[in-house]
Amino acid sequence: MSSSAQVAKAYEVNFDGLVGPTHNYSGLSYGNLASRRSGGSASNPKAAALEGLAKMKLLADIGVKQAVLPPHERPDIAALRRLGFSGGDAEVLRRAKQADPVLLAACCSASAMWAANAASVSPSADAEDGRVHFTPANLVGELHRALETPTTAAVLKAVFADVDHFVHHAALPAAALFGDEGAANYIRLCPSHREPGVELFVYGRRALGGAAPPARFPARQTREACEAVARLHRLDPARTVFAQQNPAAVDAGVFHNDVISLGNENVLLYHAEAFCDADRVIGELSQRYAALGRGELVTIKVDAAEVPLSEAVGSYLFNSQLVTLPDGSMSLIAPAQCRESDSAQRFIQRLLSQDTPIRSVHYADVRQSMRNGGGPACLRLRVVLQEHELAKALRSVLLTESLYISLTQWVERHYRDHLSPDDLADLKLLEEGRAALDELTRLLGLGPVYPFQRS
Ligand code: SUG
Repeated sequence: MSSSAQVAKAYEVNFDGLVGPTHNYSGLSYGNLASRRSGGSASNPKAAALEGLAKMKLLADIGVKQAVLPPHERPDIAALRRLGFSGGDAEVLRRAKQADPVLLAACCSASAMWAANAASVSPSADAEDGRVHFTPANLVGELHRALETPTTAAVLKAVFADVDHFVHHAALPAAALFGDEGAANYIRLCPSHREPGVELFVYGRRALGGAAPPARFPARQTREACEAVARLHRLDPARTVFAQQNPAAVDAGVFHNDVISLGNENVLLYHAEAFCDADRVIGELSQRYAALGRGELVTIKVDAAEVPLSEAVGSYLFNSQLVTLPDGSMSLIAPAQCRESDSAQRFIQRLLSQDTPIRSVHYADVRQSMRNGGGPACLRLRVVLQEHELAKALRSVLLTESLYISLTQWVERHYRDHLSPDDLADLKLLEEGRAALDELTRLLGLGPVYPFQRS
């Protein structure tokens, strides 16, 4: 056994976004095929939240550290007021619905549940100053997502309050040049979570110059944003790689890189059509990884002949979570839809029969989220923490058996099981949401993170 056995441990803690009471299908995300397809249909917020909690429980049960991020206050009345809708809350909702139902829907989205987009996070082992760095994503590509940034920043500061260990940067300027979608476009490769690693930043376009962007759908993340985050997080350029997403993949519905590649510790799994100049990207990653002096990077390539791009997008195979279990092996947490896809099934069977660290698969049923283009990996933000850093974080957001039970009961008490686009302007929905979130901040020990709690 290596000398690392004596060294303090580090954990990858998965912070899942709890689905909010306004979870709905408004078809808001252009380039996200599932979101557009589901637009206008009724949702079931209660089922969605329970599915998310069941996934968190699954991860906790197999020995992965699991934590909870709260939903945001929606409808975002303050945003509607900023857009010129005035009067009391009921009046604001009524006027917005009348003038522009799409705007109202954007201000009602529960999209903060896709915590992979909440922020970029670099562990202390990678940062020059030995602290954990957080940059909330500005999500400027879509209004409903851009509204998330202030609450995300407040929540992260509440959970990681200790300034000696945690650094919170402001979100990048809210301009197209710095379009930033957080950790969904980021993969960290390392011999073990405790050790320094190589950070891969994937962007869809270079705003100033660069190769051709996608033709059909927007590329939400820019190279300029990736570079700014790498600078802010004080990463070592020798251990940082930037790669452009293949524009054809974006045009096929791959709006974030985590829909087409994933990694954990020393394993990178990617679709052959994920990156521009994929051989160069993989070569550079392998070389930089090897320079860590702790073995070779394991790369697993999936060709289009094995899993066509359309099937990768349809099944969300690459939006699986890849996690390290307490015995050191890895497990793939795949969306339940992969069970129904022949090519995804064949690939998973090949993967399990090969000599790689991946030894098991679990299927997570997050159907309600999937209908909006959010699979298991979208729902969580990974935060790698050394043992002493974990001790400094807010422990009350960690999922224990009793917190799981309390949250399940809380959802049962407060959530509707049917929500149609017409319900979004209902003042009662706003009031139910505030009552629920007020109680939630007490359950999670978070303090007043919402605007309605501070006014
Ligand atoms: O930003 N869907 C989200 C899905 C985010 C998935 N995240 C990752 N791949 N990491 C998005 O497109 C749909 C909302 C609606 O249509 O109602 C939405 O925002």
